Amino acid sequence: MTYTPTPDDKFTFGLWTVGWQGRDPFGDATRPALDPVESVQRLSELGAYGVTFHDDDLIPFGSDETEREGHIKRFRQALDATGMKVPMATTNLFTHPVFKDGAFTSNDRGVRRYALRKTMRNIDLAVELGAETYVAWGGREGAESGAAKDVRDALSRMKEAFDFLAEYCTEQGYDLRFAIEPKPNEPRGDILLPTVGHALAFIERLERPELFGVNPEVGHEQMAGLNFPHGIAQALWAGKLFHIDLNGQSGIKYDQDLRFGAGDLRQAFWLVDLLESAGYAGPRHFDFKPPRTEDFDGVWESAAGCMRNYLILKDRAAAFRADPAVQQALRAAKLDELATPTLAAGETPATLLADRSAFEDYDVEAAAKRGAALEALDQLALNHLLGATA
Ligand SMILES: [Mn+2]
Repeated sequence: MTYTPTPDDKFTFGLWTVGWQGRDPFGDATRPALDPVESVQRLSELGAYGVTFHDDDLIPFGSDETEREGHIKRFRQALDATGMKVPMATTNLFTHPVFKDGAFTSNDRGVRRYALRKTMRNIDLAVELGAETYVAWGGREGAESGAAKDVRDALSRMKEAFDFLAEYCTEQGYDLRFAIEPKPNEPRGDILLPTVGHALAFIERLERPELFGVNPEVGHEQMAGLNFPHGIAQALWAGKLFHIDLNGQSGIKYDQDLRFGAGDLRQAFWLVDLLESAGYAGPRHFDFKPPRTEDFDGVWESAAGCMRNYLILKDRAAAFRADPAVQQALRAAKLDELATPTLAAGETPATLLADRSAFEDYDVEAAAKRGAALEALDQLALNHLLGATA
């Protein structure tokens, strides 16, 4: 196995990932700005399928109309020359100081109206460039103190914004779906829609829920101490995994955005196993930050590592599933039984009450004594993950 990516693997990168200059709350930039055209070329050479962008990644904030057209033209030429795609785009509603108290949920109504206009403008560009998914990460939608945000009003304004944007896309005939990206905190003390579960519940309150799904990020769920593959499984179960942000995170701490595979490797293994076995067809999108210790050689090394690690884990997960010892262990652990409905076809409360084997004659002590055989199964997984199956 060479683990060399090709566009068929559908690996995509945000322009802001390799383009991150390494500025953090304690230190200045450690790398110069990267031309989006160079990012497209280098990522294409590394085997990526496409790139994604925030409006401001491509067109510096405050550009006039002529400058804007120039940036778009150069970017489009790079896409045409490399065959790179733009499956997703998003709006920067967090960098400019105007968004310090939020965008769609800012207490200031003028800021909310401006945020809608900024988003509509970039939706037009996203569709022009072929995007099918529009991600919404509300990084500034939140608060640091209790009275600062009436959360119920803020959720009403959030719903208003999404309902309006869905209406706009429908009216324009755009074939675009929205993917809401949850995050528990950072940059705000507490962010609205903090987890996949919160976002899924919110979506059902929207006027056109079918146009909305989630864009979960590995590190964001893990910052909340949650099991990322479980969150992804629930999103898949609900038909709502519209997009995904892959990266690495080591436990509950600041948003690390490590390259995919660096961080919680076991969760990364189960995540790839899930995405591949569930037939997830969307892009494998990396939203990571090459550490600020790196120069550009390190940046491209880091980007290549994201894709290589995904392919290694895909190979290991496939070998795990194909191993006869694993299949036997899965049966011993009754995974096939979990896939069988609890009730027989046509069964009613009356027939279950009449079934003495289900209760009166059920040997509850014997069932309690039986081991679940899960440790043997997990060790087989670890053997495959570590490449130690001999
Ligand atoms: Mn992150």
